[in-house]
Amino acid sequence: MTKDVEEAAEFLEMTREAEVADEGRRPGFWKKLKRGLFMTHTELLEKVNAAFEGRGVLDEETFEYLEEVLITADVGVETSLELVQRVRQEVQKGGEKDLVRFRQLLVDEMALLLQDAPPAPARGSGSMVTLMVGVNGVGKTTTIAKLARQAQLDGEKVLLAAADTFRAAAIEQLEKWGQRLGVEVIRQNFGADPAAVVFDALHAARSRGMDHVIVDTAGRLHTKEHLMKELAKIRRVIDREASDWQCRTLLVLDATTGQNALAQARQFLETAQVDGVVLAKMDGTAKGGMAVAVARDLRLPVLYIGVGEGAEDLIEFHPREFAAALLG
Ligand SMILES: Nc1nc2c(ncn2[C@@H]2O[C@H](COP(=O)(O)OP(=O)(O)OP(=O)(O)O)[C@@H](O)[C@H]2O)c(=O)[nH]1
Ligand SMILES: [Mg+2]
Repeated sequence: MTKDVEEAAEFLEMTREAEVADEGRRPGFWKKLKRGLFMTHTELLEKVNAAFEGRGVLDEETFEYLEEVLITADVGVETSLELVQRVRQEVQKGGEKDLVRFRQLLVDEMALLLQDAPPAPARGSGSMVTLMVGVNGVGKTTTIAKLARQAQLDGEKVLLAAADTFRAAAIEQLEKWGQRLGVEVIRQNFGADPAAVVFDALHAARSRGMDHVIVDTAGRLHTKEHLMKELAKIRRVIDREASDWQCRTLLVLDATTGQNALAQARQFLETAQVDGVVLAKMDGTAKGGMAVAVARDLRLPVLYIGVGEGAEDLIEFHPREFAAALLG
């Protein structure tokens, strides 16, 4: 074996060992991650392999094809070009000939790009409010159920606020999740002021010694301005009523909509402060490269990815593991 091939084999072995060791700490993590990235992984790898095997050499044509492949996976045009340029430079330095070693290079460079976004706000020791925002249908309510489940598993006392009072069945949908998970849901009637629901929820949470309040919001109102005003009002209530709590706003994006989701995110960022992104429905798409575009183009950290419709189908996002599962 040449040195490169030995190194590549060692890398794969280490990855496998890390997965096995991880199983005790985070049961099912890798299985879920791979399930979530299955479509993107299959499509990317097939094409990367085809680019390499069809030619047997890493020449300029292979690199150009690779750029196309990454763009198709919604990595974003500029980021795809940059990623390939980095790999190109590494290859020129080291003369990589082996496919496994080449893929390892891609994983390394992608992980570096993913780490480029500002870090996620660290979880402090006190109580926390999580405000979930995003346009309609992206997966906000389902993600709230998943976060509540995760909070329960972490031993936190969690409470949900049904502040989507705009869509007819939204309150009932959240209540159903609450019943299923054994989590209390604070609600008012359909059409009520969402900020008033949040106010109630924060007071209930204080008197019951809750660790975490998660707020569901409407994805659609009469106009965009109306929606943004309402979110700002909710945020003001939180700042006033829970000034000693940690507060984060998470933007949920539907990964299956690719570049569209990025355009939506840019609109949200114009008016609302966002601390991090959840990429929902990653299991249903080959557009997993979006995570890179979120980090690079939106400069937002991806905190979680949704990999199914169940309460436990959410995993924390880690750049290195994501890149390894995507391309490794
Ligand atoms: N496969 C898959 N489906 C998901 C995921 N997350 C959400 N969904 C589904 O997407 C659909 C919409 O999810 P909701 O959570 O209701 O979305 P929402 O953003 O709250 O929608 P509105 O309240 O209408 O704004 C539901 O059918 C969910 O089961 C995911 O990670 N994977
Ligand atoms: Mg909803």
